[in-house]
Amino acid sequence: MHYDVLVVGGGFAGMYSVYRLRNQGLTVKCLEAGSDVGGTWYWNRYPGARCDVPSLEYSFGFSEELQQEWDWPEVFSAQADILAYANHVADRFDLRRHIQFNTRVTATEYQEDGNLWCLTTDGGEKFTARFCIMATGCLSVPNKPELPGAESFSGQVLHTGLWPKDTVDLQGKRVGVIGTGSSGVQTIPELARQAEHLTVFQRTPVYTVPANRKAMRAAVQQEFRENYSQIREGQQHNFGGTSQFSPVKSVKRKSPDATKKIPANILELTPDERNEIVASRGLGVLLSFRDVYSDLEANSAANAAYREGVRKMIDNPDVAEKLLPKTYGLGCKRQVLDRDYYATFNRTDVTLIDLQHDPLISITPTGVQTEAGLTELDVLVYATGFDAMTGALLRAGIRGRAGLSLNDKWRDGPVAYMGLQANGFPNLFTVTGPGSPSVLCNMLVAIEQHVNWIGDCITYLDDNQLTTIEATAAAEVSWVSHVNEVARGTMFTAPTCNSWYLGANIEGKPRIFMPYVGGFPRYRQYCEEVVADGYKGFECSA
Ligand code: NA7
Repeated sequence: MHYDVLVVGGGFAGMYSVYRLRNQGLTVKCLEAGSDVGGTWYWNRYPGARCDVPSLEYSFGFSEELQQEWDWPEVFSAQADILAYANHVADRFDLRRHIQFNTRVTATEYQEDGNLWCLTTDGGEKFTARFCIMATGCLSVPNKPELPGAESFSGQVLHTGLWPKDTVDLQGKRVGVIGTGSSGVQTIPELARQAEHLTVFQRTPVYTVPANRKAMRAAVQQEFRENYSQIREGQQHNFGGTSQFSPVKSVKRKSPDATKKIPANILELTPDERNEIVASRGLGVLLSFRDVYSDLEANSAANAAYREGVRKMIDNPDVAEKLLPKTYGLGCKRQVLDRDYYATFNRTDVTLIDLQHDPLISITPTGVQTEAGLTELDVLVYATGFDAMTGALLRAGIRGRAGLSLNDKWRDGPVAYMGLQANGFPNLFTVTGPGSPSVLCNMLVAIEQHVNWIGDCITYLDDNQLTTIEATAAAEVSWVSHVNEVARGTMFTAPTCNSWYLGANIEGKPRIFMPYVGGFPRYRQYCEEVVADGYKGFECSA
């Protein structure tokens, strides 16, 4: 079956690719491994899963009707509400007829002869197209560490990133969870409410601050709707792709204490003052100081105030000490937001095992054996994250010119131009690929910008009777060095920092900072300049 464009992945990036390219008159086929749309929000159904970007902004801006008609029940939506939105988008724009579900792409090969991409699926089907768009997501390949004896466990095994569609009944069960990143922190309070007993196996303590848990007020939603053009424009000029729009008509007045000014920099406060501010305003206040992310002394002052704040929230001082992050600072990893995380450790039916002091020896048929003893479990939950940014691309069997494998090309880390294309792989695009702002930006904004760029690029080629576009080797090398240069000296790349942004969560993965940290507006401007300069850094040919 032949198309103009093949799209791999039916999450938000794939859905918008289908919509945009179909509307410009191209034939499009999308192949999706899951049984329905939604990507991240389809797979991550674990109790407590929620987005950390406000929904009125974490939503598509391409259709005025869509943004006017959709009701969000909460300011920061839960997974089920975002998945319902994805389904609505698919129905409203009749996208499903272009998507083949339950289909995993196993080979993505460039045929130099016909200048075509040929995709093979796990069902043995073959599809060809002039262009191929990898809309495979940044956090779509779950990481399940190989723990000794893992296969022997006789209870139920779950992964937060592959949570079953059917309700998982945890009542009366002894549940263990490995991992305390965003997924672990979100699900631990929920699992504790459901299980008979929860044991948390923590390798590295986390910095987490309370999430905004407001229900959506009709007046606020209405004010957003009235100002969407300004909001969408604001996103284009904001570092992280959110407009920072604050409703003026419908906000309640804040209490005088909440509006009392705090200094811009944490170093303007004494240690006692820092602790007092955290006690009165909560841990989240630490994120509002300007110097915390740019100055190591300020960062360590904030880290100390954070730890002091946590100590006050935990009844048992031994448990508190285990929960305190000490080996890295705020801003190294993606900021985690929680609902009742620390309070959960005050429950009598929750146990924390600190794997740094009580190492995991093995998984046994009945539970988890650590140095100190066996924890018997009925259910073991892996909240162990993802092979981020490159994981899905490296599992799609991508081969370009002369059979060059992407896996070989990226053996020492991803090398791509603008996170959009790699030399040796003509007419193959990546949406929010490594080297673009991607996960450091509101993903929906990053996705729309990339897909629009790709759509415009195909129009340019077709209008100019060009058949091929390929990033040059020189352009991608210089882009990668720019991406590294911008990341140097930030908290993200501090020597003590081990994050999935750096690939440090996967054994053997090259340690390279993968997203572009220069901000969405600067990145978008580069993309626009490249086009204005006749696709500078790309070679276009007939
Ligand atoms: P993360 O943030 O990568 O967290 C994974 C957690 O799992 C983290 O606490 C890890 O500890 C832990 N982990 C991983 N492997 C092991 C082993 N072998 N033993 C014990 N503990 C382990 O993934 P999330 O799913 O929580 O979040 C990913 C992103 O998704 C998030 O940032 C949001 O953007 C959405 P470690 O820190 O490596 O010691």
